Amino acid sequence: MQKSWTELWLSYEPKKENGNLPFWQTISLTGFDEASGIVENALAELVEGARGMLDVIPEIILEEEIEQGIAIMRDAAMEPESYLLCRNGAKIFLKAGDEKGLLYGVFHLLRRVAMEEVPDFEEIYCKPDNPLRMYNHWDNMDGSIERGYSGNSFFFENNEIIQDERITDYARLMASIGINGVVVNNVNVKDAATYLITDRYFDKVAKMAEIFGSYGIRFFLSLNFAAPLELGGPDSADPLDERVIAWWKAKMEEVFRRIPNLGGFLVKADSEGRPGPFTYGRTQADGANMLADLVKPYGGIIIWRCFVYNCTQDWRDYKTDRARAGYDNFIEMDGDYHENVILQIKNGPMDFQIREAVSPLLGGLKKTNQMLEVQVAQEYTGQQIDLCYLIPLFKEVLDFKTYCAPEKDTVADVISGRCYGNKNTGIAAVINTGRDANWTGNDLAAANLYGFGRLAFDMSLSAEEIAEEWVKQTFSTEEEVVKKVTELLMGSRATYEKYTCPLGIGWMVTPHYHYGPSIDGYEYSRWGTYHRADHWGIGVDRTDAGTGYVRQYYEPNASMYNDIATCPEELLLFFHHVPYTYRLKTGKTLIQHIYDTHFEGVSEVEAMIQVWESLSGKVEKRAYDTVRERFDRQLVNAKEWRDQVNSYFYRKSGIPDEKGRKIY
Ligand code: GCV
Repeated sequence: MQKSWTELWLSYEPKKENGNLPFWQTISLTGFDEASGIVENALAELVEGARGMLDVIPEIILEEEIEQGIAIMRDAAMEPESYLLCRNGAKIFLKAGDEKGLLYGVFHLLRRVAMEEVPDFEEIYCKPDNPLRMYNHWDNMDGSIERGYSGNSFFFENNEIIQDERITDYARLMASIGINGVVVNNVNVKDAATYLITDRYFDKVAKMAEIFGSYGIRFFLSLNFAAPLELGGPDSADPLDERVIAWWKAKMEEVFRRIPNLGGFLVKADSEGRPGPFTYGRTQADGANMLADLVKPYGGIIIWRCFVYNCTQDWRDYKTDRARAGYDNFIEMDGDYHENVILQIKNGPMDFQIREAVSPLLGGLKKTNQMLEVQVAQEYTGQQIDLCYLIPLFKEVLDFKTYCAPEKDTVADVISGRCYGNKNTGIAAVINTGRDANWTGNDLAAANLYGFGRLAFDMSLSAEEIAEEWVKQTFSTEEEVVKKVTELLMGSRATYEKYTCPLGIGWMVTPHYHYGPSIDGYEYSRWGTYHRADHWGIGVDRTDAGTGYVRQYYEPNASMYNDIATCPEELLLFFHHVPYTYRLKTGKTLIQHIYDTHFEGVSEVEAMIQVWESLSGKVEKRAYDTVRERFDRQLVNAKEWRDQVNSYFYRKSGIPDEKGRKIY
C-alpha cells in the first residue's frame, strides 16, 4: 500500500553501484527466538533494508554457520541493549546480549549502509549512554497537540485512539534512533485523557503499547494527579489520605494488568493550574513516593516533573524570580524520593528559550534520580517554520560542568548515572511530530527528531556528525548536498538567536503563541518572564545584589555568573541588568551589539535561502519546495524581529545605530 506519509531517514533508497558495500543473501540467527516481536521486527528490517538498498531478498536460516551474509549471535555475557558489529569481507557478525541490543545493532548496520560507510574489519561496540531515552508527546485526545507544529496527533482523534499503520512506522523510526520509552499523551492531563487509565480505553491502549513493545519501547502515560476525584474515587487527591492510597492501589493493579508493556507514568503536578500535593499541604516527594510505591510491584517508575513555579506573579515584584523556582521547590527534599522516582528537569530554569542558563537543579540534587528534559518541538525556537537545529544547544547543556562532584560532574554524567551510579536516569524530549506527511512540518526539522535520539544513545557524538548522518540517510550521500545541508543546520541556531532575543534574556515573544516578536508581550504579565528594559539598560539582576539566583550553582559557577566581568557574554542579560553603553569583549557597546546582531541575523537568513536554492534538483522536490516555502516565512519573521527589537531599543535608549541603518 502506498503510504501517505514519508519514511524519513528509513526510506532505504537503492544504492548506486558501490563495490565497498556489504551484501547479504543470508541472515543466520543463533540464540534468539525468531518468533519474538522484537527479533521479528529486527529481521524484517534487515530484509527490507537489503531489498530497498541492495536489491536482494535475503533468506533467514536458524542456528547454522554461514560463509556469506549476516551472522547474528546471542552473547548472554553482554550488557543489556549493547551490541557488537564487525564486518569481515562478505560476512558481518552481529552479537548482542538481548533483543534490544540486536535491534539497535541491525539499525546501526542499515544506517551505515545507507551512508555507504561499512568499513572492513572495524569492530564496533555500542552501549547506550543513558538508561532511559524518551520522547514525550504533548498530544491531546481531541487530536490537537500542545505546542505541535506539524498537524494533528497520529495517536488520538475525537477522543478516540487511532489504530493504523502509522503507529508502527512511528515505533520503527523511534527504535532506529535508540528511543526506548514514549509518553503518548500531554502532561496537561484533562478531560478524556484522564480516562486513559480506565476501561474506556484499555484495549486500544494495550494494543498501542504492544506495538511499541515489539520495537523495544516502553509505553508511558501522563497521569492526572486528581484522577481519584475525577474518576469517581474519594473526594480528595491528598497523597497521604488512606482512601486515596487505596484507590490508587486498586487502579495500578488494574492498569498494569490491562496494559502489559506499561513502564509507568509521567506527572506534571502543582504547575500551571495542574493539581498536585501542594493543594493538600503535602510535599512533591509525598506525591511522587505515594505513586511510586504503588507501581513498584509491577516494575513501574514515576517520572515527576520539576516545572513547578508561581505563574501568578506580580511584575512589580523584583524579588520573586521564576528562575529560582525549580531549585527552591525540589532541593530540600533531595534524598527523600524513592528509588523508582525520577525527577525530570527542563534544561534551563525558565522554559526552553533559545538561550538560557543550565538549570542548577541538574547536579544540584545529589541523592535523587534525575532526567534531563529538552524540547525538540520548536515552541520558542521558530515553530518548525524557522530553521533551528537544536543539537548544538543540547550538547552545550550536556557538556555543562556543574561541579557537583570532583569528577564526572557534567550534566551528561549526572543524567546518565555515571556521576552517582544510579540506574533510573536518562533524557527526555518533547517531540516535534504530527500528522503532516513529512512528520515534522519543515523537512529540516526532522534533523532534530533524529538527532535527539542519536544523542541520547551516544552523547559523545558531535552535532555535526549527527547532522551529516541525517543528511546522508534523508537526502543524499553526494558531497555537495551533505556539506551544504550540514552547514545550514549547524549555523541555524546562532542565526535564530541573532535576530530574536539578545544575550540570554529570552522571551519577547507573542504571548501564548510564542512565535514572532512582542518585546513587552510578557513584561507586565503574571508569568515571571521579564526583561526589565528601561531607558538606561536591560536584563534581570540575578546576582547577590538581585534575586540571588546565582547562589543555586556550585562554585566556581556561582561566582563566575555573579561577576559581570566573568559572566559568559551570551548569558549576560540573563544574569545582569546592564547599561546600553556597557562595552562587550568585542569592544562594541551593548546597544550596538543588539543592532548589529539583528541586522546580521536577517542577512544570514537571506544567505541560507541562497544555499538552499543551489540545492534545487539535488534533493527530493517535495522536500525542496516545502523547505523553500518555510524559508520565505522565516525571512518575514526575521525581519519583523529585527525591526521590532531594534526600534524598541532605539526608542528606549535614544542611542542611534553607529552605522546609520534604517531603524524605525
Ligand atoms: C505542556 C510551557 C508551555 C506549555 C507546557 C509547559 C510544560 O509553559 O508553554 O504549553 O505545557 O511549558 O512544560 O508543562
